[in-house]
Amino acid sequence: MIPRSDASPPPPSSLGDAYVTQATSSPEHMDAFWMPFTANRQFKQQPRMLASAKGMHYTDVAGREILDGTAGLWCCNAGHARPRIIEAVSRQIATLDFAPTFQMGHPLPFVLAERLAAIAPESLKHVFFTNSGSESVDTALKIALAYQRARGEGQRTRLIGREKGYHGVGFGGISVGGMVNNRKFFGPMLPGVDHLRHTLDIARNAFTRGLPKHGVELAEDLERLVQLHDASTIAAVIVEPISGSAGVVLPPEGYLKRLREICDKHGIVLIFDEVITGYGRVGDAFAAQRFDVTPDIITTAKGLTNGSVPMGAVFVSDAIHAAFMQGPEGMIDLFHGYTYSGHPLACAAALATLDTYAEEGLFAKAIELGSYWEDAIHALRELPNVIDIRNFGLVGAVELAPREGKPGARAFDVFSKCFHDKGLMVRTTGDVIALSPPLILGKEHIDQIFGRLAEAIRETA
Ligand code: PXG
Repeated sequence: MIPRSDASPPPPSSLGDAYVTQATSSPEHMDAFWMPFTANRQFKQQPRMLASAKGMHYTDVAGREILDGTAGLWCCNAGHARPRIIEAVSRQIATLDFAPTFQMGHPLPFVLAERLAAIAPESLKHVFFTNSGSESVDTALKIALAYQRARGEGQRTRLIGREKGYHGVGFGGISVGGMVNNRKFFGPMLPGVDHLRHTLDIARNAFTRGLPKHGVELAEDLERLVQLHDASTIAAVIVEPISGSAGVVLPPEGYLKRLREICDKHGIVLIFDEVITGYGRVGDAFAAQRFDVTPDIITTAKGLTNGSVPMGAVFVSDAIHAAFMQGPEGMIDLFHGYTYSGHPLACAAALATLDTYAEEGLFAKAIELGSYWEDAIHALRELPNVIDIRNFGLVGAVELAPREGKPGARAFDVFSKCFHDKGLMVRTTGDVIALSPPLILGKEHIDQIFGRLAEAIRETA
């Protein structure tokens, strides 16, 4: 603990303050924090520590500027330290710090839900609030199951995910998810789950600009699962329109439309997990709109508050919502919710975020800059060890050949070199380098991102 008198205000958490000194003075001060999804011992030997952020940049604890190539973790779509958000959250905490939303209310989530409904696809006008992407996913799966029961199809209990899918870390999310390390340590998970095949096909689609041309037929895998299990047992299918965590896997042209048709034919709820694609990442508010395919439920988080306060939102179709509004008016219609669903600070942050997105036209940025981004990333094609490049909207991935017997090591070295030597933050998963910059970037930032990344790839054996 830092000694300070109760009477004095807490120290500001800014560069050079006492917290920075304490956390970085010696490795034992780093022992207590068990970091998420991190090689803790490796990290603590050579930390990558961020101290502040503004616009397109982080500043690390040594005072070095780091260009943010990943919008934090796909969340700070409007860049960092946005004045409207700072002001709204500061004002809100002084006005109403917390209010329950179970059989009670406060104005902000009503206003926010209406604002969100206005940017959502036409039939998805009801919003359930959560605190994260993982909670949004579990909420969506539960709503789908309860919906099937409410309409007299309670035998539909099976959930279908997809190989390489990432749907957060709740038991629902890892059950429908398809990344092996997120599953194999945690036992049998939910029963009655099956998976579609993934759509990554480097042999046929390597270096495609935009959506892959080959693979629409992979949607027919859902028909195979219907043949195997019978439609009458299947409640819902969940997919990411573009999967991020598995290394940016894009939907082949026509694939999502075909999934929609098969779900309609068989009475299956279609859920799009838009935790990374939501709020402008691909050139529209949601990927559903960019791809012109409307699911029954959309899960979101991250960009909803520009990453500033944890919050998720689940968009539910009018038809599904209506099925829950049939019972006695005095009965709770959905036995589900979180203490912090519709938290005042998160709502204030989200409203200010939506204002910022709208004022600056940020949802259109991925269209305006899309072809410049595409040309810039595909210019890395001839670099050593590059085996595929994928892009859509302001999302990009450079896949490297793995080192013999050491999967992920080459991309990790590039990531580390980018941070320590080049002043660039990228993400890696396996041997894929993923990019998803704040939508406020300009062409000069695109040049810097790919210039620095190219150097790092060239310098990494
Ligand atoms: N669904 C999807 C599609 C996600 O991408 C989650 C759910 C879970 O969200 P929470 O808020 O519970 O973490 C995610 C999270 C990466 C990366 O590097 C991606 C995520 C999280 C951390 C890293 O690709 N996505």
